[in-house]
Amino acid sequence: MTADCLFCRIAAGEIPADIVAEDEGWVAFRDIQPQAPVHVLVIPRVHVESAADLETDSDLAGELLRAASVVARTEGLEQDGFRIVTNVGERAGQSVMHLHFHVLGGRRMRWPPG
Ligand code: DGP
Repeated sequence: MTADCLFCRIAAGEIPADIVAEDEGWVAFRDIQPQAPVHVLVIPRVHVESAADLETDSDLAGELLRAASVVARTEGLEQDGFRIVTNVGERAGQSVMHLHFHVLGGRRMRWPPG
């Protein structure tokens, strides 16, 4: 855990969040600024800065993607479709430097993203 990391503190239970699912290695909770009717963040409990660091950890990559798809199913998004996205670096829109996958659904998605 990194003491000054917001998502580490959410994973540790120090900062409250609307948790929808969790497991040994990850936590899923609702985004505080939802961009869709369903907007859940899936984060690893260990501090990893971004998906750029997954190059050396395919187990964690797989576990988090599996978690994202479990969340999508339990949130009822399977039929209508959903989006899993992760921003890497400030220029790509990453504002919290702890790896997170956004799971978005409940509305039609546009492409390309802004
Ligand atoms: P990104 O911009 O890709 O780094 O996404 C970070 C997301 O985290 C953003 O959609 C808003 C969300 N967020 C920021 N602070 C909090 C918080 O304290 N609680 C929750 N639940 N979500 C947060």
